Amino acid sequence: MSGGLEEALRSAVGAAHVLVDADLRAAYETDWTRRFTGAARCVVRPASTAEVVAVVRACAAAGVPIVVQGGNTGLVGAGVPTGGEVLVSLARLTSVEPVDAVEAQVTVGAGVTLEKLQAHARTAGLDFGVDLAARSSATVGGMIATNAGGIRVLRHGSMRAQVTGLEAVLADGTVLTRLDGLAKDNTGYDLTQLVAGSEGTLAIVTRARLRLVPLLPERAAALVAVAGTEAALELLAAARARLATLSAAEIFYPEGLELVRAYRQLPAPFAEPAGAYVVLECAARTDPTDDILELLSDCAAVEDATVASDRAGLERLWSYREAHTEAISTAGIPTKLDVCVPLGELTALVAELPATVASVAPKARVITFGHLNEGNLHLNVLDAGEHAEDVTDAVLRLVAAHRGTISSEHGVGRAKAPWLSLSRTPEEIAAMRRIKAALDPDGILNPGVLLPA
Ligand code: 2HG
Ligand code: ZN
Repeated sequence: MSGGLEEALRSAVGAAHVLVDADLRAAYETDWTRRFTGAARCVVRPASTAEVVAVVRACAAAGVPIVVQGGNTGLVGAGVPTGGEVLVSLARLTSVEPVDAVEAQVTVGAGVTLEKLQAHARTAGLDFGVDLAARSSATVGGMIATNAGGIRVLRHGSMRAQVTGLEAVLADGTVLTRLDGLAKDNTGYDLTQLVAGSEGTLAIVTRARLRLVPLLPERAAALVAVAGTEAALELLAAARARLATLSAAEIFYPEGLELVRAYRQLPAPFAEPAGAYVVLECAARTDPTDDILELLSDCAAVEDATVASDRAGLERLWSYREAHTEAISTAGIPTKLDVCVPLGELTALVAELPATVASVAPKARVITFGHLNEGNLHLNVLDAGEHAEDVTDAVLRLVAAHRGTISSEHGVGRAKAPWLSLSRTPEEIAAMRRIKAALDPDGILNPGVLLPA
């Protein structure tokens, strides 16, 4: 590392928070999936917005690119280096302000984990609208950068919908601050929403003003066995029409169930195997169990079902769905594809997947699960071997042919950047490049992420 830059970084954040040794850097350099890895020039851990500014200015002056990292739970390789970048970890930006109960909003630092944010909101009788399985590590900044989704999008929308304002540092060290959280504010370009979902390519999020939602302490969930995707959609339609308190509708298939059962040593949920499994959850101020039971008894698509409303039962029931990512990761290093198609295309997509994958990687197996309500499937391909890229190409083309998107909620990152043109027109990509060039003319923020090189 060049002495000048190292010295500037040390004076910016303190010597203890510039990690140069390979063994200290290692935990930051490989992503959660183990697919993406690279050596950083160093890891820098600022503890305030002023320190982030000093780090960005030092890197800009030295012409050294930056990779931004939150909880390192990203799944598209956007938060790990490719080689030679300064990795800026935001994990120490953990400020938490008191909840504003009248506005139902709170301001927190980018490094606050989702779990901490949820606990903080709940002490004020409120809740946070986004929830996902990586809640103990995923951070607010990373979730905003990727516009994370998760299991409650059905009720509250994705991360973008929760963000009322941001503080963010541009590539030249300029700080944009909009943290008043005004409910209505039509004063020009919405820079907050431009930065949200930009995957660290336009600015580094340091703090966020977030909307909170009512705390709904009574929950009831059903794990439902159905014949297949078409029947799952029939159940979804009935749930959407009848359950005003519906808060989640998820799907998985027998292959995923088997992996999860082996990984967590769980019993078979039903006496007979099914073609697909749906998790429905309702949340309300009063116990919604009866609403779910009534729906289940009336809907012809239901082959079997188990319902839970106590804490232990809910946890056990949800583990069949939520343990998928970890169970798959234990079985190998998956090629992760996170796609979304119109619900009318879902059955055909699921049916066509095996042959599409087999045509390029005969030994590969696809584990499919995801957020049924949005038509957002997580296609995890194991044992693709040297054909991983061919599988990605074939599946993303299939998704595009079904009018879908190549990234639903994980982002484009480095993993999908070469395929961006399957989901965006040349005109859109050119406009995105012009925005990038205006805000980061030297291309120092997350180069290679989102926009193809
Ligand atoms: C989920 O919905 C996450 O559980 C992870 O988005 C999905 O591991 C995956 O592919
Ligand atoms: Zn997901």
